Amino acid sequence: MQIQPPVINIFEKAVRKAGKYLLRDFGEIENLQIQSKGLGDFVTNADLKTEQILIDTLKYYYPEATYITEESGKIIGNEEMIVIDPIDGTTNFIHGIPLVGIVIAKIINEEITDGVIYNPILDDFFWASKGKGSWCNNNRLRVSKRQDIIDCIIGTGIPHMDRIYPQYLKEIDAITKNCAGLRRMGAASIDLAYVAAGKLDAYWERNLNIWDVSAGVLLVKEAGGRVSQPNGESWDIHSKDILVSNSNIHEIIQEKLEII
Ligand code: 2AM
Ligand code: CA
Repeated sequence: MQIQPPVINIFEKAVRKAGKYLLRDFGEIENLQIQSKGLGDFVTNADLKTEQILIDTLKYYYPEATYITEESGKIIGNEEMIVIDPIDGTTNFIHGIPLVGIVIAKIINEEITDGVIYNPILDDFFWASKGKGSWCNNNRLRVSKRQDIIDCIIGTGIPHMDRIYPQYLKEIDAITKNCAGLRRMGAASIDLAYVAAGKLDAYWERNLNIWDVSAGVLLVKEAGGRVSQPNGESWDIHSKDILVSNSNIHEIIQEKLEII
């Protein structure tokens, strides 16, 4: 078993603390849904409260860092950047679907060096550190070995409301008729963690933010997978669109997305 680096121990402490609150709130959702009132405010509060717990815990260890968070925006500090998503998969959370992630990642000089994704509902703790591999609950993660896209399950994010883009149905058409099935998890962090774990063979989505994908990108890389933009260009922390895979099927998916 790999010894967890100190930074991962700190991130773990933060996400497990925040996860306790989130788990309790998840149990409340069902009651609130029955009453069908105040759910929006309740979830906004859950988001803010979770983020505050994360920031308070992390600031004790990294008082000078720059923080980039989904809810509070940017807190300017030094060149060490900590990216936080308090609840990735908010819509799942509201609907009582247990696919959510609390995400923290550390970025130095535009490079993601460490990251964690914690699903408090399923008690799955994922972490990765540069050069130290990807892990979930003390098990080393490896991407899948599948070579033929016909055998592959591929994750995606279906755009909705203001995120619709015109070619999406064509993308779905090009991929779905050539693979074993598509999945839409509703949480980018979980999609990426599942590619790292070899459950999904690939995943693409557009219009994401760095806090959705930060830790997951490192998980995929450290598990032996490949990360790029859907058109094959290299992915960096400013990219909005992403394609990850077990690396064996990367080009074929890229080609299918590109012909559109
Ligand atoms: P969230 O749950 O933290 O909002 C699902 O397709 C992924 O997209 C999730 O990781 C989700 O993160 C993110 N997402 C949902 N709505 C979004 C929006 N309007 N703009 C950008 N990302 C969004
Ligand atoms: Ca998110």
